[in-house]
Amino acid sequence: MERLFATHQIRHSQEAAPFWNFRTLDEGGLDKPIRTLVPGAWETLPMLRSYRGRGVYEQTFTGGGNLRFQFGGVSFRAKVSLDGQEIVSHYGAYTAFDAIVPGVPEGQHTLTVEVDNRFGGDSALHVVNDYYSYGGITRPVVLEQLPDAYIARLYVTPIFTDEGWKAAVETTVRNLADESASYDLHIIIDGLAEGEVSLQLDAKAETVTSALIDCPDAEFWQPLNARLYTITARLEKDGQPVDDLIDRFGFRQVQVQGKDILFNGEKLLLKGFNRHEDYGSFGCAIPLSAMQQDLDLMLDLGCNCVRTCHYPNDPRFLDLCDELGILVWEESHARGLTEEQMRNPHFMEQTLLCTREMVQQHYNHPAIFIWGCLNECADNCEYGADCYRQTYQQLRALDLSRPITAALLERPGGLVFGESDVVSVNLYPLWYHDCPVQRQIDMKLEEIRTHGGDNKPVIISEIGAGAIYGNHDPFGQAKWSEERQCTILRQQIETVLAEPELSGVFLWQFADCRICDEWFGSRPRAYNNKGVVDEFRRPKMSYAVVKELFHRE
Ligand code: ADA
Repeated sequence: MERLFATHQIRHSQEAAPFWNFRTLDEGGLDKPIRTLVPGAWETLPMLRSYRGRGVYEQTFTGGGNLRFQFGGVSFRAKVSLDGQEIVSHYGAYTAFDAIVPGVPEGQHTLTVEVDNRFGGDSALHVVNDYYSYGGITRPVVLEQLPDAYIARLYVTPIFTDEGWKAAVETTVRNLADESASYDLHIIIDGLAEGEVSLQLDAKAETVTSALIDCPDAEFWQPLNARLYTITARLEKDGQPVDDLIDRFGFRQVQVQGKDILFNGEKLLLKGFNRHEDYGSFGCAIPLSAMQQDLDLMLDLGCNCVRTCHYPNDPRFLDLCDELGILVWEESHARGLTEEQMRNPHFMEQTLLCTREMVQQHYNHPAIFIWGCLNECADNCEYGADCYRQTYQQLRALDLSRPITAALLERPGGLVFGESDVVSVNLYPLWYHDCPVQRQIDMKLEEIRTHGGDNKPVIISEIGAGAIYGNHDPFGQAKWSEERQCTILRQQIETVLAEPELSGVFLWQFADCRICDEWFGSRPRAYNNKGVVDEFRRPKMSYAVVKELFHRE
């Protein structure tokens, strides 16, 4: 299932058959072709545990007409062909892309996807890193049959006014036909409001329409008390429905006021985790039930938020957060890139692509309360600072309804504290630095104040310590012991939550995650071991510490 609700009642849309023929093209791959399940990461096959190379997925299907192929995520380069003819290519594992092929003759066709997860100079964001860049078709694939005109996009922005809630709705309709034509567009917000507009669609063009719809009876979407509404856009021709697009959204408002982040007018205190999309037995292609379990654990721990470090997440995870009322910091892809890496000629183009796709694809999720980008990149040099500015500018151009931020590295010298709405910093006192927690926070706050970030909200976007599951030190001192992780996390959380200057914390991290093999020297087990649960979600001793402290008022 691509989402947690039906996105169409009228359009013919169905998920691709789960089994695909699969073969590899490079050294270290398979001896012979196999059948494999999609979505999935090929590293979950025992013989491809560390395969970096190309894999080819193929399946036949019967159909015809205007076909749309939607890929939720392919990690991390994709080249898609229909009957041997390339129809689309895409870079980046964490956002969806599609191909529309009009006028396909009825019959049997072959869909081929060549996937490549090798690092290389053409890839500026997927590089050797402190998480694993998996290979495969890792999110659902959907096949659709489109009418001549279809609804391509639907954005809803809730706006709180003196007269109550309104919904600003922007719909894009695309006409694939060679002639212009008249259509009617209906917008229905479940139980609240309806609207209708007549459209004259030009041949082979997109038409964007906007409407501001009164929703005086709308209920608030609140953290941990989520009220979701369904919005349907339905396209009709001569009174007959021809296409639809269904999404969900919520009425809520995020504001930045001085040093506070206000959610529906109330000051937010964030208590949550960083979570990689990674699971011991599934890699990055996590089944729905395991996503739900992660959120159940987070709720049990007392969290009200999660950060999708360091890339956009599977929309089903965001759907679950929408349902449960868990706030999401979603960020575009990039982690720890140096100035040299940011100078890769593809860096800015790939960053802006991922950022644009993230905002456009996830715009309607009420749970997303802030956009992030460029985790721990080179914000301390003019070149890097300019990359931050360009990315912020793009985020603002795409969405003015949410604040923006970036998790900045703890070293001094940052040049962009003044450029985002919220300042966020990653700090590791008592783990990487033998410095009392309060002192490191005071020093950082002082630097932020005096370098452009005065009077802005500040979030601790990462703080934490490592422990290997089952590794014990009765004296509580040894690095990597569960006991020491408890001691450090206790001091970190108590200090951060008691600091009135801060808007909260995202602990590093929820679960242990696999890292690139090349990093094995600095990461025992080739995992980042700072989870409070391990990669199979077995709780470490620190789980109880976080639970106690997050549940304290
Ligand atoms: C950084 C980084 C994380 C992770 C963490 C760590 O803050 O943003 O991705 O690498 O450090 O574990 O050291």
